[in-house]
Amino acid sequence: MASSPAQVQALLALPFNDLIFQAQQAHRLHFDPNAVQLSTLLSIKTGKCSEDCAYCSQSARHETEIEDHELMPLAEVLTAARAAKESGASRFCMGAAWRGPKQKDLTPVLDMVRQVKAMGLETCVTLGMLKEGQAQQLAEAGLDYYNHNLDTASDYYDNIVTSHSYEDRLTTLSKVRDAGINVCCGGIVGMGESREQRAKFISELASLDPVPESVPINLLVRIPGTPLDKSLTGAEQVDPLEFVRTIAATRIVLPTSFVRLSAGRSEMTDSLQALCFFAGANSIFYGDELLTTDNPGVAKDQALFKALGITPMKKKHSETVVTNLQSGIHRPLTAG
Ligand code: SAM
Ligand code: DTB
Ligand code: SF4
Repeated sequence: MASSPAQVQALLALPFNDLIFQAQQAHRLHFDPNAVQLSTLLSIKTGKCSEDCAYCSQSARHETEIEDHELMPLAEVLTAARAAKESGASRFCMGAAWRGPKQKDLTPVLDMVRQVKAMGLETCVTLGMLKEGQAQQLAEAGLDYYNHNLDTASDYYDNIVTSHSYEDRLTTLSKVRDAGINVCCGGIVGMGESREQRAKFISELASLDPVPESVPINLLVRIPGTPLDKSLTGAEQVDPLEFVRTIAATRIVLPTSFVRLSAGRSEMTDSLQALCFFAGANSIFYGDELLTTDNPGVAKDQALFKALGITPMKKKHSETVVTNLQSGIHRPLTAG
C-alpha cells in the first residue's frame, strides 16, 4: 500500500463509509476480525522524568498530581504480571519514566523481563532512549517488544517535546530493530495537530522499514498541570469520528500490524470503541490503569467484548500474520 502523506490525507478525506469499508477489507485480509489482543500495562517507575513532553503527567517539569515512585521491586512486578495473566492478558508491558535507562536501571529490568517471560507472557518494555548495547541486552533477556513512539508528525514534534528530538526517537527505534526485538511504535492524536500533520504522522509510521509490528494510537488524555491541557482550546480537541478515521487510515496503510486502541478509552463510549474495532483496531490495554491514568477495567471490557462477540487473541503476531497470508484467508464481510 503506497502511503505518502498526500495519499494518507486522501484516505482521511474519503466518505466515512468508504474509508471504513476499505479498512475492514484490509483487516480481514490479515487478521481474524473478531479477535483482539490484550496487553496489561504496569508503571514500574513513575514520575520525575527529566524530559518535557507536553502531554505527559510524569515530567518533572510539570506540576501534576501523580504519585512518584522509584523502580518497583521484582516481587511486586511479578505479582502484577501473574494477575494480568489470570485475567486473560497475553502480554505484559512495563513502563518507566526515564529519558533512558542507566546500566544500574537496566540490570533489574532485565530480570523482570526474564521472569515475566518465564510465566508464559509476552514481554514489552518502554524505557525511553537506549544507549549502545542496551537493546542487545534486552534481546538476550528475551524481550519480545520495545515500545517507543514517534508520537506525532516530524514537523510538529518540536511543538510537543524540546528535550530530545524526533531523530533521537528514530535512532532508538533502529537500535531496537537491529537487536531483533519487535517494534511497538505509534503516537497520540488530539495534540492540536492538523489533519495534514496526522496524515504525515501515519505516513511516517508506515515508512519505517520494516514496519512496526504494533502501532498504538493514543487519544490524548488531558492531564491537569501539563502544558497541553493548559494550551489546548475546545476547538482543537479532536472529533471522535476524526479519531475513527485515523484508526482506519492506519489499518489501511499498515495492514499487517496490530493497531492498538490505546489511551483515552475511559472517556469513550462503547459505540465509539465498537467503531474503532470496526475500523481495524485489534489490540487494547487491559486492566484498571494505564501508567498514571484510568483505563476501563477488566469487567467493563469483558462486557463490551461479550456485546460485540469479540474474543481475546491467543496467537502471537508472527503466527497470525504469516498464517493468514500463507493460507490467503480473506473473510468476506458476509461470512462472519
Ligand atoms: N518514557 C518513555 C517514552 O517516552 O517512550 C515511556 C513512557 S511514555 C509515557 C509512553 C507513551 O505514552 C508516550 O510516547 C505517549 O504516546 C503515551 N502517552 C503518555 N501520556 C499520554 C497522554 N496524556 N495521553 C495519551 N498518550 C499518552
Ligand atoms: C502507548 O503508546 N500508550 C501507553 C504505552 N504506550 C506505554 C501509555 C499510555 C499512557 C497514558 C497516560 C498515562 O496513563 O499516564
Ligand atoms: Fe518522560 Fe516518556 Fe513522559 Fe516524555 S513521555 S516525559 S520521556 S515519561
